[in-house]
Amino acid sequence: MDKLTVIANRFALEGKVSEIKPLGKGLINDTFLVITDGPHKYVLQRINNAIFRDVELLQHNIECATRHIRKKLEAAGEDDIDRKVLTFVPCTATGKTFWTDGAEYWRVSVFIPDSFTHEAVDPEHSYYAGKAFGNFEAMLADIPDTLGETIPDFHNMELRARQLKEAIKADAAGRVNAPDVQALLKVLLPYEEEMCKAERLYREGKLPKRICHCDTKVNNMLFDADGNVLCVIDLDTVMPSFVFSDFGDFLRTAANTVAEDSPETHKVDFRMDIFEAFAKGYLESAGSFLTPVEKENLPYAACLFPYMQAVRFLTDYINGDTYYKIQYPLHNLVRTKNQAALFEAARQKVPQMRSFILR
Ligand code: GN1
Ligand code: MG
Repeated sequence: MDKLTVIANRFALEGKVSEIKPLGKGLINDTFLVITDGPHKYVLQRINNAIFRDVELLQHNIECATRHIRKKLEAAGEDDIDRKVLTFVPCTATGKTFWTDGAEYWRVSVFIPDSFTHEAVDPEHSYYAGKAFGNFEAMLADIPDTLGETIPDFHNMELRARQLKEAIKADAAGRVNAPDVQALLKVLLPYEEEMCKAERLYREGKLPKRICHCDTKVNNMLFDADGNVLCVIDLDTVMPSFVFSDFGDFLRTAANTVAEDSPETHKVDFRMDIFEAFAKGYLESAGSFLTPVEKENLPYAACLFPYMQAVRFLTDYINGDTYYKIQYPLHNLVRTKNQAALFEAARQKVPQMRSFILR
């Protein structure tokens, strides 16, 4: 039996494993589809515990969040609940929703059949995505459990800016003086203070933290064959954060005219049709609990996330590509250029975004 099958068999699966193959495009964990002769297929994931250092906490958050969402769906009388929230399978020996040999950490969830992820969406689907993410936050707003930060200060822009400066100082891979890197630093550094606005508002007591998804890339959403949103996946970063996280990160991936790693940076633009559709859906489902400060800063969130992602990709490039999976040596540099271009495009459109939100 190969290694993956041995690991899958440590979980309480129904049926016998017949095949295991790679799944998805995540940059952090390794994900596989497990095919069995039983009623379900499963998703097997090796959790990147260099990044998620506290796997107990990680799975605690995920179990609490999925349990709470399931309850809400039941209370609302929804049908097909197993397709609208993820189900994690316990390890047979420990009863926990992960298995570890002390070095590697693995988990299994039930694969939702006839579901699809998309790398791009049209305005109609953005509207549904907005509703879904707003609804996700609304459902978790009264969760009784305490969730921890699975990556402390994950979307803290002050921390991300500091990490970039530390990377520059250490210059571990000898890349800081490359002309491309210098050019990007010239574009990014002047906006640091402006982009750290959320942390200032938080310190002043004007901005709350709520339970957010914190990785609302387009491809972290499951759609059915008719294009309806089934549920939100990739729950590793469900934790207390600013709502800007969910609003901004979706648009970062969905409103970009090209993929986040496309080298055709001249084609990067921020799509207002996607923004408007997503904002409409989001405000419809999250509008009831958002404060005026949160609402008025949604255009800032749309700029913050390309900016933060550019800073994170560049930091990783300078560090010698230790965080994100790369497919070729300049991948993180290309990603940075792309996100910096998206940041500039979004900034141009802030006045339009503001007037749309006001309407
Ligand atoms: C990572 O795991 P994945 O690929 O969905 C990253 C996000 C970044 C994203 C950029 C834990 O998400 O924060 O926005 O890559 N997740 C983590 O594509 O760092
Ligand atoms: Mg993902």
